[in-house]
Parts: sequence; structure tokens; C-alpha cells
Amino acid sequence: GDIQEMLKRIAAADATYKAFDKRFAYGTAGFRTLGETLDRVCFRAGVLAGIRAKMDHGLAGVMVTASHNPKQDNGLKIFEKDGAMLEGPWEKLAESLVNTDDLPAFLTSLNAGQLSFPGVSLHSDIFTTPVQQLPLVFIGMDTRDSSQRLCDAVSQGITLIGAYPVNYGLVTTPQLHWLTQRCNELRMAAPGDGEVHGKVKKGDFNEAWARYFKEFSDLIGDSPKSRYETDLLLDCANGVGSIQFKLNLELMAEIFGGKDKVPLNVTIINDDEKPDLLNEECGAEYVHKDQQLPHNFALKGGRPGIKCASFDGDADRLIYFYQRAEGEGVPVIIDGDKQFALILMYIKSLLEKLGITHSELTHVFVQTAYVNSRSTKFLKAKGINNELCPTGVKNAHPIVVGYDIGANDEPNGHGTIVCKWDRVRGALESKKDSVEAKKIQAILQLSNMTVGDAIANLLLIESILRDLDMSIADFATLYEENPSRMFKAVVKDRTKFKVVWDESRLTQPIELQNFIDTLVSQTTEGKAFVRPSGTEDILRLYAEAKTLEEMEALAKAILKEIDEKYKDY
Ligand code: G16
Repeated sequence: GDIQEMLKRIAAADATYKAFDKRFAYGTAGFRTLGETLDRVCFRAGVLAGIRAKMDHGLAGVMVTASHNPKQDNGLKIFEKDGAMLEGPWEKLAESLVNTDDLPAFLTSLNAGQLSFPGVSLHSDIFTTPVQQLPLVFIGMDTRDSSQRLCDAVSQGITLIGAYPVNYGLVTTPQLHWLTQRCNELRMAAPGDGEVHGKVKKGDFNEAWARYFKEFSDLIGDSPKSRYETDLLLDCANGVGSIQFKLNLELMAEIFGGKDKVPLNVTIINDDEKPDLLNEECGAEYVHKDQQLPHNFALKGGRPGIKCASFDGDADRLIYFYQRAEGEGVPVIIDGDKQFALILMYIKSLLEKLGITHSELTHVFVQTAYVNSRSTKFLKAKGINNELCPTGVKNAHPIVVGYDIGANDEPNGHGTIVCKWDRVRGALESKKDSVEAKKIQAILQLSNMTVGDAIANLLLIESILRDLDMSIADFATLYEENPSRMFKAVVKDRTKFKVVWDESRLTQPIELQNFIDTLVSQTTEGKAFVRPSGTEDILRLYAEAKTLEEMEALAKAILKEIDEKYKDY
């Protein structure tokens, strides 16, 4: 009876949402496309997340955001109770559920075990509510026009399947991952407490990071620095990042006993949360991919030599940059790879000082095919253990967790460093009173280990730069990249372009790969590859060469070939 009632209500609600004649794919970071087409997808994803929460000790997370994409897009990032990306097998279920022609029939078959997905175990009735642990779905959203509406649709889906939405409103993506994981931790510590989630406030995130920053700062003391610049100009992409980071700054001023005592003086630009301005000529994606200074750069003191950084629309990416000379529009960029090279070098040198070897505490640095060849050479020379994986955090995660300390990043500014705390504490135990041991722990504490986080990474990197007394220019010259760039190509059907596992080569159309190979072999330190985007309806091309001219020539030739022969492939 109850189940039939529930199904009826789900069917009625589902019918109120417009259906579109297209298949919604679960891409690099979840569902992502035009916001106006996503209402039903969001409602159904709410149902899915509710089921996920019921199956996994009562907790899951959904963030409504299209991150770096243009303002008319939107999307969903769905994640697990520990803040990790939705498990691979569940992606398949999510995609089928969102695209089914008959949702009630789909749910009935799923519940009856007539419909199964390898790797997904639906161990209890999906329509009942477990009494022990309330099934909760933590939700949040970015500042887009469509976000509130889509968030409401997600909530409705969660509610109608018998789970409970816990709505955090405007938060950054990494903040929501962290809050979800925090609730999970508290619940595990107090299994009987049904009200634990009420104790997880969104400001806990800002407070924690203000405190972590102070704790590291106390370890360095305030001896004068000659190269480190306390001033930072921060471009917030006109997104949700500014709302949250301003809270961090206020709390930091409090903890340090006054704004002037904080060893970091941030001036924010592009903090207008009007949806129309989101990512418009600003933000991490724009600065990195278009290689341009953000809009309003000069407005609040941007000038040559000033240290600058950009967040993206949901603050899970961070790009550092500075203007080299007056009038220069192309900034010097410190991408994700260089940021994490610094972090790993820093930790590795502290470990070396303590005499802790790789076998005592293993480490890995996982990157994507987009890595600059010079970065790879640098890491090798420094003895940093380096591996490649396909684009997307979900792909790096399984490799990273195989080590005691693991980092993964993408040049576009995504990245995180995680550790197994028991292993780290164990290895440091006999040296735990040394400043090196304390610094290692304080730095790792500054990392949001649930997912790459622009706010956390900024505070972490500033801490290291200050300790090493490095300027932004010193940071930029850690190693020198070959000129490289990402390009976009529009084709009729990007799904026809297939790549090998690490995305560095096409397997289809093989003639295009052969063409690329020939060109690359004729280019000094040439590197290029093409892959279909998982977040936009385009192909991406990466090109690199020893000189800018050669890089551009390489890219131009490949783009021309795609345009002439593969546009309608
Ligand atoms: C997402 C993913 C990133 C990926 C980016 C672009 O970022 O989390 O891993 O690099 O999309 O992906 P693609 O090249 O497949 O379009 P974000 O910041 O947009 O969520």
C-alpha cells in the first residue's frame, strides 16, 4: 500500500517536469548541460541520491553547479557519504534512472531485483525508511539563475523517495563535500544520535580552515620575510567562492587578533554574485584556458608583479598568476601541476630532513595527460613518484588511496593531497616534537581531503610560500613549461571519438591519431592529443612544443584537419 502511494506521488511529480528528447550522460563530473533542460534530471537525481543514502548508512551529497561552464549551463555533482565522487557502478544506475521512459516502472523493477547494475547492491527495500539512521542527502548550490529551481527539484525527489534533504544553500562544492564527510564522521562516533546532522553547520568549514591556517602560521612564527608577498589579489569568478572566502577572512582576522595581524592580505575582485556575470571573462578557467588577465584586474590594484589567484564558479579550482610587465595581457600562470609540485616537494623535503624514506611512507602524484612535459621531467629529477590517469577526480582517487600520501591534480587548477593519518602519525611518532613533523601534519590538515578545494589550497600554498620565503615569481620559476595551450573543436558527434585509458591517444578515428603522430614527431618537444570533453559538447585539443610558434603551428594544423575531415564524422 505505502509503496504504491509513494510510487504514485513520484509518478505525479515526475510528470510535472518537462521531458527532453535527448539522453543525459553522466560525464566527467556528473550531469551537466543547459540549465533549462535539467529540471526532470534533477528531480530524478534527487530520487537516486535518496536511494544511495538509504543503501549507504544514510548519507549522500548533491551539489547543483556547472562550475566553470557558462552561466546558461547547470549540472549536478553527486557524491558519497565520505565526500568521494559517486561510485562508478552507481553512475550507470544514475544515468539509466535519469533517462528512463517510465520512472515508476523502473523503480519497481529495481526494487524487485529484475533490473540490476553490476557493482550496485540494493540490499534493502528502496521504498522503506530505515529506522536506525535517517537517510539524509546534503545539498547545496552555486549562484546560477537556475540553481534554486533545480535545487528544489532535487529536494522534491529526495523527499518523495523517503529520504531527507539537508539544504546548505549557497556553498562551494568542496565545502559541501567536507560537510557531508563531517556528518558521516560524527555519526560514526555517535551512532545512536539521530540529530547529529543538526550539529553540522556550514560555517564549520570556514572556522576549521581559519584555525588550520593559524596553526601552521604559529609554527613558522613571524620572522621577517624578504621575498614572500602578503598581498594577494583574488578573482572569485563572480561565483559562490567570494561569499565563503570572505567568511574565512573575517574569522582569520578574529583568530589572529586583528586583520593587520593576519600574514595574508587579500583583496577580492569579481565578487559580484549576479548570475549574469558568473565566469564572464574571469575565473580560473578563463585565466588558464584563455590565458588572459581577468576582467577588473586593474580595478583594485592589479599591476605587474602583484601576486594574483583565481577561483572558478564553485571554488574547486585555483589558478595562480601575475602580470609580468605593464600592458601585458597574457599573465604568467602557475597551474595546478606547479602548485602540487611545490606542495609535494615541500613535504618530501621535510620527510627527508627527518630521515623518513619512501618505503616508510609511500607517496604518489597522479596527473593527467595534460601535464606539461617539463613538469614530468622536473618531478622525475626530484624523485617524486608520478603516474597518469584520465581526466576527472574519480579516476585519480583509486590510485591515490593506494599510497600513504597521495596527491592528484589537473593543470586547470583541480587538485588535492590526501593521506592515511594513522600511517603518517605512525611514521612521525618518534620525531613528533620536531618542527618538521609538526609542519607536515599542519600542512596535511590544511588540505580538504574530500575533494580539491580552492579555498583550502590557497591557504595551504600561501603557508608554504611564506615558510619558504618565496615570491610569486619564484613560484613561477620552480620549473619552466613548454608553451602549451588547450583548444576546442566543434564536431557533429563527439562521442564517436574514442581514446585510450589515459586519454593521451585516439583509438578512433585512427587516421586522425596517425596524422597527429606525424606532426608531433616533426615538432621540437612536441606533444598533442585530442579527447572528447565530458562537460561540454566539444572536442578538446592539447598542444605543446618548445616554442610558441611551433606549438601554435601544431595546433592549427590539427584543428584544420578536424575541421576539414572530421566535423561530420
Ligand atoms: C570538471 C572535472 C575536471 C575536468 C573538467 C573539464 O571540472 O571535475 O576533472 O577537468 O570538468 O572536463 P572535460 O575536459 O571532460 O570537459 P569542473 O571544475 O568543471 O567541475
